[in-house]
Amino acid sequence: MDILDTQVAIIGSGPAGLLLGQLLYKAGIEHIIIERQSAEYVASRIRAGILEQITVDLLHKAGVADNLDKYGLPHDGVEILTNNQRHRIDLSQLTGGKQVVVYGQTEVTKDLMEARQQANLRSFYQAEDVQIHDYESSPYVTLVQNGHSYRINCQFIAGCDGFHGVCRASIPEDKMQTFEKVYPFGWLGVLADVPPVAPELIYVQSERGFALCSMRSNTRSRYYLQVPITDTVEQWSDEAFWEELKNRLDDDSKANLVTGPSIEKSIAPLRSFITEPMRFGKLFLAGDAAHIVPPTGAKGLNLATSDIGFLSDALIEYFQNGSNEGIDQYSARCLARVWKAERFSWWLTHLLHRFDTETEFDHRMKQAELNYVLESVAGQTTLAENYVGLPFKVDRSDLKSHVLASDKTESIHLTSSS
Ligand code: FAS
Ligand code: PHB
Repeated sequence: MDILDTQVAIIGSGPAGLLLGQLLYKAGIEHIIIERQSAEYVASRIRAGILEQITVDLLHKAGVADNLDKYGLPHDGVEILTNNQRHRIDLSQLTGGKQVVVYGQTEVTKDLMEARQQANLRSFYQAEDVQIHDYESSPYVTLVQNGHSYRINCQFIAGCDGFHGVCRASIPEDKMQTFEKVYPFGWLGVLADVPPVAPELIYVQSERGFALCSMRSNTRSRYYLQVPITDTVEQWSDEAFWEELKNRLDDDSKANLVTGPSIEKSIAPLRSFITEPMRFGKLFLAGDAAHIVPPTGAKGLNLATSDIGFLSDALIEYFQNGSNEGIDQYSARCLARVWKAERFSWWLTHLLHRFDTETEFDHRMKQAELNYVLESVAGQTTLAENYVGLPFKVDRSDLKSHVLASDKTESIHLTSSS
């Protein structure tokens, strides 16, 4: 067994792990990334497409924003289609000039991997039997790569290994509290090299179910359809997909839709999931390892990056100034933002999707709520300020609700004057 030493062991080479690695590298903090898939597999995953300003800022801070600046599409607005009418939400006008940027998570991942390779930083890809040990005291990670065993001694472990990772699974259930809601449908997504149907995203609420018209560039589009969770990709030919999408669009969009062969087709399940706390001694959970949101609000990737904003600040403060303040506050700071994004994603999913279990009264209530939101400046503003992303640093009064009793390192007693 080879024994290595580092300051931070990062489990997972998705956007959370890669971004943390890049920010630690820029601060001169030694770290190693351990990833169970191949680099090619990680770089090929098709996922999110919308970046909040916080994510754009962090990618600039990490020094990996050249392609983002060149190819990212800033968007000032988003449309909601209901009752065959399209309603534009002027995001910038309603939020004092804020925007979102259309830039695929696949590209973010590739930009981070390219920077990591150029800096010649240590990563273990195709790592097998990854295990974390003694994360309350003297943490270390063991793994096998190409039949060879390794032990990595470290001062902290960052669990950036996603929903199905090993880090959260290694924590005794009585040490954490989880909250979950599983939705009775999935999103059938198609990526195609066809021009987008409209210049901005269109979120569709139709009697036949939800649809989303998104994009990756002016020549590559991303579309989604709400489908029963029992559906399989094999059941959906490209022709059937395009036909059903047209059935959910307004006449104008239908006329403008350019169809073509899918270059990627998949069904993603929808769930809301939160783990409390997000820190366990010297182990920190970040991104999908700690929480999942339905993609309706375009929050998954952006929550992962904001966790990494808090975590990288905390670790840099610890190693450079010897302060524990950031690592002690990490969980409460993340959760204050996570819960608000979970609520928005749940609310927008509830509002725009058809639930088989809803009564006609429920359906009319949802329609009335959506009509109110679309006809009211206050309603549109609440949608816009959540969609562009809530402030990164929360006011301490927001932390009151997260007094955690899980263990002494986590219990935060905030005075009323805070
Ligand atoms: P990730 O899951 O991206 O990365 C975790 C990494 O850890 C993976 O590379 C995995 O291989 C690795 N890993 C797992 N177990 C390990 C182990 N034992 N040892 C070592 N490594 C291990 N979000 C949006 O905002 N919009 C969307 O449209 C959207 N679509 C999505 C579609 C799908 C199918 C999925 C699964 C998610 C989608 N998301 C979307 C959410 C997604 O973008 C996540 O929020 C984002 O990938 C979170 O990044 P990470 O936290 O880095 O986790
Ligand atoms: C995407 O382009 O993949 C996307 C955009 C907005 C969402 C979800 C996914 O809310």
